[in-house]
Amino acid sequence: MPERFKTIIITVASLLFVILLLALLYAGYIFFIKADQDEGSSKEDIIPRVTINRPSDGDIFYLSGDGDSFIDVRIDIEVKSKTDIDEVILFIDSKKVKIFKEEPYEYIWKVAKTGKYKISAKAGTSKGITDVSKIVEINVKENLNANLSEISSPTINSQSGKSKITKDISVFASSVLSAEDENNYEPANVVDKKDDTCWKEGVAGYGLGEWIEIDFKKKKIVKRLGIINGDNKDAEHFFGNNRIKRSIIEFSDGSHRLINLEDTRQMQYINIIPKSTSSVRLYIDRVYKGDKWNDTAISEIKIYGE
Ligand SMILES: [Ca+2]
Repeated sequence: MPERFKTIIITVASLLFVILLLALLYAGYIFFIKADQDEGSSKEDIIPRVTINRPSDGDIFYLSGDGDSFIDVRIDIEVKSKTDIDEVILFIDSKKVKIFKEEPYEYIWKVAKTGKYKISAKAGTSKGITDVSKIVEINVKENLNANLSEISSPTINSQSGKSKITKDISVFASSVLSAEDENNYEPANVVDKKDDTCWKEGVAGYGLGEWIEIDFKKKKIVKRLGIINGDNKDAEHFFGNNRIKRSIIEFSDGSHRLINLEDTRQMQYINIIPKSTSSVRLYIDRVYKGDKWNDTAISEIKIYGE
């Protein structure tokens, strides 16, 4: 009898123990689920937000091309967070480039090789919660001028103080404005490497349809034009005379391209689809009107290619 009683007690105690254990597990399960749900509701507040503000996706950079060829690319990272930021990591093509422990998250990146690069950043808070930015892809290209020779650059003899363009390059124009005082508007002024001398058309009106042609005799591959628009003697002459707004380019095989020019006194460069030609002719097609005179001018033309 006492033996049987003992067995009953052990069985009941075991059952109670199992029930207690199950109850504890259940309580723990409820507790963790609830805790997790609580955390879930405030997750938006504690996740940092990291963005690359600069450069922009798709930006193109050109290597400088003078001597050591490189470009400085400035990278700006912005992090928004309600909790303290522990660190921000900058990645370029998945490689850690810089670890920031404090603001500003700015980095000057020296790039020496052409190619496409993927920039991204990761921010982590003091609580160990992280966010990764969207990838910004940039394209670093060769400086076009650096690799191209200047086809239109003539040999200039400067004997007895007077410059004379030799026969390797010829410059023609459909018309020329007569010289006034000490100024002349000869076509060769566009290749004399002087920013303040120019060619001016010599017909009445805006000179639409008038042209200037640079002939380099041998066939070359033309890839780029450099142009100083207008009469760049000074601001008064620049804005006083017409500048070219749109030009039709004609090559030696008679084919054409249309180019738009900026209304600026700076040298402007226009890339053209590589073209085999022995001459480049620019027609005046549209102009920015001058506020004093009705003559259209162009100060320099550079032709780059191989
Ligand atoms: Ca000139």
